[in-house]
Amino acid sequence: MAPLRGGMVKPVRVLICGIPNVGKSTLINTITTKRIAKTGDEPGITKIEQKIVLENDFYLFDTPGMLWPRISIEESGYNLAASGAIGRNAYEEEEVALELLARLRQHYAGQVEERYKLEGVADLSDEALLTAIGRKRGAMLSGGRVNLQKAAEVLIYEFRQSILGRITLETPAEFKQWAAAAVAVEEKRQDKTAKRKSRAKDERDSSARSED
Ligand SMILES: Nc1nc2c(ncn2[C@@H]2O[C@H](COP(=O)(O)OP(=O)(O)O)[C@@H](O)[C@H]2O)c(=O)[nH]1
Ligand SMILES: [Mg+2]
Repeated sequence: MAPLRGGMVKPVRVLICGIPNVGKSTLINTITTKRIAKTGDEPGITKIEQKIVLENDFYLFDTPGMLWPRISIEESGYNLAASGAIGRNAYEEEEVALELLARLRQHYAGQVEERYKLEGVADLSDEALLTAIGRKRGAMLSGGRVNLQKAAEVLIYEFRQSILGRITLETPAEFKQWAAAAVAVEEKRQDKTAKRKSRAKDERDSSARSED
């Protein structure tokens, strides 16, 4: 794949990159058959770029995962959080769990019913369903209220561990729809910013003229 590379002067340098927590470091450990790269079930385990020497003239670089600077597709944001690509301090578990349930109710009602011994899942609201899961799992607060934070953590954990079974969060067709909607929103935002900037410029120009 790199015919012009090789030898000490022009070593092959391979960069493993991708979003956080998808198995980059694990892939490197598999290739090298040694546990060189630190891995873990959490984004942000690889903190700095790490150089792994496969041969004298062949280097692998493990990198910390990267995400887009702005996640403009709301659904993608929730899916990335649910699947563990976003650090736990950057989202609310309860909010992510409710979005996840909205999806599960629609497409995987049977799996949710089986796991949590519930019925009629498709007809419940997301909040009612999270509450029901919390109650089933004994996530209770004093006074008989359900600890929704705990229920959300249980749901997200079991989803990530495949305890709920195999689940697809988005199809290419859905993504296309979401992306189109997000582009429309983004265009509106940029249009607004441009208008604001041009208004501000007009005001500056006119105040400059009146000072003359
Ligand atoms: N099920 C499954 N889990 C994997 C696979 N590769 C990695 N993992 C797990 O996913 C988590 C993240 O892996 P890691 O290599 O640290 O991801 P990185 O952040 O992309 O470097 C770890 O808990 C791994 O054990 C895979 O092929 N299948
Ligand atoms: Mg890593």
